[in-house]
Amino acid sequence: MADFPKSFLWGTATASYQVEGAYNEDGKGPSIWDEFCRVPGAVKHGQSGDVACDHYHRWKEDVALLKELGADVYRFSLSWPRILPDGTGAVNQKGVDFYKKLIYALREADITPYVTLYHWDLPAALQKKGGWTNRDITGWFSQYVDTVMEQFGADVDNYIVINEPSVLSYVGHYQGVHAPGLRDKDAFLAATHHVNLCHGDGVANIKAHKSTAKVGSTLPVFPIRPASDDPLDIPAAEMMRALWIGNFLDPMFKGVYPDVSAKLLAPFVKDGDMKRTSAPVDFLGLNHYSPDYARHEPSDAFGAVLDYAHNSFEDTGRDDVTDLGWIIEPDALYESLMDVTKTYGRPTIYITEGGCAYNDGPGADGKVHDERRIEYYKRYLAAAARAIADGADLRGYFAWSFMDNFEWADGYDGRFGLVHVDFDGDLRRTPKDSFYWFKDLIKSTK
Ligand code: BGP
Repeated sequence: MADFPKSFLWGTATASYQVEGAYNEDGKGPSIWDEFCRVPGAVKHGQSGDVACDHYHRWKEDVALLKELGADVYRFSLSWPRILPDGTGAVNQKGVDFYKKLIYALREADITPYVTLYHWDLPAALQKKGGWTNRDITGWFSQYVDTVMEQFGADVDNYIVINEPSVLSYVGHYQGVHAPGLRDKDAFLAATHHVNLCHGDGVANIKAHKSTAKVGSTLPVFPIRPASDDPLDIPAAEMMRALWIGNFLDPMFKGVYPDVSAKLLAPFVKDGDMKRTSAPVDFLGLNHYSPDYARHEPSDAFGAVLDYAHNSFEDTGRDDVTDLGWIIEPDALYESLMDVTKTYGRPTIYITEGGCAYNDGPGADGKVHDERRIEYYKRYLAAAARAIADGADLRGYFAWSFMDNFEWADGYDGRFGLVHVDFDGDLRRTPKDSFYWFKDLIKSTK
């Protein structure tokens, strides 16, 4: 892996609801995920993040492991309802203190925190007022950003405002597969525009508090291809690319919506909005897993559906997919990096998530031999290095994930970690072979 510059940042990522647990401790308010997990059938095996990795109590041990890994950076998210239990108003000091301890411990270990402000766990109190579908969310979110900057601004230099806005809008408000579980075209479109406003306002607000902060948001970027050679699948794929990618990247970098979707969003857009969505960012966080395929579907409100979102290859016996059925295709990462580079004026990029679900557990020797994950990273990092050589301004890579955790609607079925967590037992952490491989890789690039 000699192809990465010395300045390249290496790290791992997690998100609050997926690892913390302690869902109702120390004054934390409920989030939409706390509620969604209680809806029968919403999450596989009826699982939830109530306990998850219990990172809320085991953070010291986790930071020690991150230190052992030799990571430069660590990306984690703040739980809005842990900090503001009602979404706005009174600050929960115990929640703030948890993150302060974590941030100090990371800095002490020479690990730079990359803090995500919103990774999907909206305070349930705000959902009752319409959540992302209510334009008032821009005001609620700005109070939250103010609180974060007042509490953590002095100690944190790097911020990711929103994680995967397309997933919270499309999967949460249109497919109904994620919280809040809505299946409503207008709710989805409203959420799309409001999350773009919160992103842009968030960038400007963080900068107003701290001009030296580096700020961006994280989007999933992957090719969306026509599912077949039916000519109708071509516009279907184009529409799906707009709904998932263009609807967020175009407002962020160009201050417009894509041609194919602009009319759909127009009812939600007011004068001055697109200037707000395009507040200049310092970087784009790019999450990448798999290519997807779209097909024409006359009964769908947009005339298009994802033909097989990555999980549908589960149990098909294909060997080019992970244990969650997500396609392995390193060239798709290269393609995504080059596409963003060409279309949006060569922004600085961090890969803020990349990884694979393989469910290997400890063997007779107590070790986790996850050769397939090592192979996966070798191939994807080679694709990333190729993109750098071809002009992408890629500055860092965060492996998803530091440890096995709650994979949303898939429950604990998908293990993405470099560290194994014993969910059936005492939540013991066991670094996998890939952890040691990643550690050597980091060391070799210094
Ligand atoms: C992240 C989640 C991960 C994983 C990923 C999937 O932000 O926290 O756990 O679910 O998104 O991304 P995508 O839906 O783009 O494949």
